[in-house]
Amino acid sequence: MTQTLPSAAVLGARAFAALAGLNRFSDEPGKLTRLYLSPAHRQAAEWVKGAMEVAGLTAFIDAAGSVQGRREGAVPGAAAVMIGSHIDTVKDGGRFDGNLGVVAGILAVQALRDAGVALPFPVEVVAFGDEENVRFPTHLSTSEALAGHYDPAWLNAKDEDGETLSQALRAFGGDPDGIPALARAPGSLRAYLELHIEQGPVLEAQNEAVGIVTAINAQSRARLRVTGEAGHAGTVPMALRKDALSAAAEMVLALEAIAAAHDNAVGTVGVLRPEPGATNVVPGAAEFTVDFRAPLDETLAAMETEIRNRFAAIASRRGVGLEIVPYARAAAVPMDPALQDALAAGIARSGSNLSARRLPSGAGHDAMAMAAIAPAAMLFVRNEKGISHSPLEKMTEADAGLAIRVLIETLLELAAQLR
Ligand code: HGY
Ligand code: MN
Ligand code: MN
Repeated sequence: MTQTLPSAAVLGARAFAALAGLNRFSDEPGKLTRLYLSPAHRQAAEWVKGAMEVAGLTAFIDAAGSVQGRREGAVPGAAAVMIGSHIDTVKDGGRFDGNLGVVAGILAVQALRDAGVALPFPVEVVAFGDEENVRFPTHLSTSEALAGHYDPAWLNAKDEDGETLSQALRAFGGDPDGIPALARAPGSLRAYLELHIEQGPVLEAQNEAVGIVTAINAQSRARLRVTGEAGHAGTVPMALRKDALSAAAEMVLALEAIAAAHDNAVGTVGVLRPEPGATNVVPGAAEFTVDFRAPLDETLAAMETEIRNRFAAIASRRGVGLEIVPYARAAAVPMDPALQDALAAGIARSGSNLSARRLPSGAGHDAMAMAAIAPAAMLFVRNEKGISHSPLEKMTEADAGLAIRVLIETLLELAAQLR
């Protein structure tokens, strides 16, 4: 007998209680910093595994450090519907980015189990571990592992302390040699769904609680090193300097101008480290990162050419060296139209007076990787002022509950399509 499904209010309360538990695990007291393969990531992964098991999923922590859970369906051998997101965070990040989507998947499975609903397909929930790519110069490595596109070179990538990903993975309890076997067989997934805060202002401005993602913007990242000449801050005449930090600063402003010149494009320098970093020493070197994005691949390519040309001209005029090491490049990824429509049907079935507004994603997500092996779609949830990658990241319990109810109804819609 099918009991009733929990209300959005109950689902929201459960989500916030679960997030309070999950977000106890941080590498920085007083902040939420949970980098890939850190001690806090291990604790969070174990917490998620336990939460999955309580919800009726069979769960394990995989070779790459993600947590995979699965609940079998009524039809043997049917392709699974996967619900995923990530539990790694940026430094001093928000409580909801990634974490909400994992908790939502667990709560959706739990609600259907408790209501006695047997879906005709297995449902999997995955908590990916390396979506932010903050610790190592990788790109969505743990979801790319499932997609079968893991770059073995990532294993030798080093963090700022010089530890390789491979060393950190073994210390975490993972298994670098076991990563290739994580690749999913083509056709083994019927759909990939991800619920995620919007991390932008559109839904709030439109007074919408949820939205359906149409596409995820193209993005590119690189590490750069400018090499000049260190010198005495008091004696080297300005005209004779090869100040690496001043050159890097000019490049930072050049990136800003290039991004501003292209519609809906963005460009960011989030890390800038002068060397040796002493008040009275002209910086002999400077390392920094660039992150730039655009809705269209061709726009990103044009930006990349402009960046290289402008940076080279600055380096030449200032007589400094410049090394650019790209480490992440992702083409724009359209979301599956039929799965977008299933989310719209899930919104309609949820009985709420929500509209199925559609919008692009400026932020990257694991859905970019998973779209290579399954139809992928994302449900965005409003978050206050769109603030994210910040401890000020906020959302309401009510919106979280509405979104999880939509996710449940979308699973029921997919099941109805099979009848
Ligand atoms: O940077 C991003 O777009 C994502 O939040 N990792
Ligand atoms: Mn995220
Ligand atoms: Mn993020």
